[in-house]
Amino acid sequence: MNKIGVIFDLDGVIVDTAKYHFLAWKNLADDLGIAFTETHNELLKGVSRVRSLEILLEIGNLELPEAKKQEILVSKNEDYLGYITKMGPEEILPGVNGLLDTLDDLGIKYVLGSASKNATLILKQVNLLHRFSGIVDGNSVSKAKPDPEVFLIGAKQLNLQPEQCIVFEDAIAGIEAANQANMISIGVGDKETLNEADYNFNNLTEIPENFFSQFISDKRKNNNESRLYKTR
Ligand code: B16
Ligand code: MG
Repeated sequence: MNKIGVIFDLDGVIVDTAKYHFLAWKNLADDLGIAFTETHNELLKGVSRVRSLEILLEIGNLELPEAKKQEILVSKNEDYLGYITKMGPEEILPGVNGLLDTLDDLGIKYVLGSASKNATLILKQVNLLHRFSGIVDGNSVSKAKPDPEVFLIGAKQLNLQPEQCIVFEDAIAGIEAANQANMISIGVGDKETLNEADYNFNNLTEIPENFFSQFISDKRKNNNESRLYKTR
C-alpha cells in the first residue's frame, strides 16, 4: 500500500452530538410516557434516525401508526436542530484538529462517513466543513451501518480501494461496517465495546504521530515498529 485515505465518523469521533440527540429523544419520550435514560441512549449511537425511533418504541413497548411515526421524526429533528445550530468550534473533540493537521502535512486526504442527515450543517457549525475532501452522510446512502455502503462511497470519493482506507468510528455498527468493507477499522472509545476494531484508542489525542507511516509500504519495509499498535 503506498497511498492511503481516511474516513471519519462524525458523532463520537469529531464532535459529541449524542448529548443533543439524547435531549431531543428524551423530550419526545417524556411526551410518549416512555422512561428513556442515558443508558438507553447508548443504543442509538451510530444508528439512523428511523432506527432510533424504532428502538425507542421497543424500549417503551409501544406501537404507533406510520403517520404518527413520521410526525415524531420531524418533531425530533426540529428539536435537535435547535441544539446543533448553537454549536461552535469549541465543541470539536480533543485531538481532532491535531490529527487533521497531521493528515494535511502527510498529504493524506480524508472524508466524512456519517449516518447523520445533518452532518454538513454540523461540520459547518464547528467550522470544519472546508477541511474535508468529501461528505458521505445519511442523505447519500440507502442502507445504514453496519452495512458498508457509507464507507464504500467514501472510498470512491477518495479515489482509493477499500483496503487503502482507514476508518475512525465510535460505534459497534460502524466498526462492523468498516470491517465488512475490508477497511482498516479504528475504534475510538471503550476498547471492550469496540473489540472488533483493528486498532483501539480512547480518543484522538492518543494517535501517535507516526501512526500512519505503518500503512505506507515503502516506509513499512524499513520500519521495525510496523503494526506496533494493532489490537486485533
Ligand atoms: P440524524 P454518526 C449518527 O451519527 C448518530 O450517532 C446517531 O445517534 C443518529 O441517530 C444518526 O447519526 C442520525 O442522525 O438524526 O442527524 O440524521 O455517529 O454516524 O456520525
Ligand atoms: Mg458515531
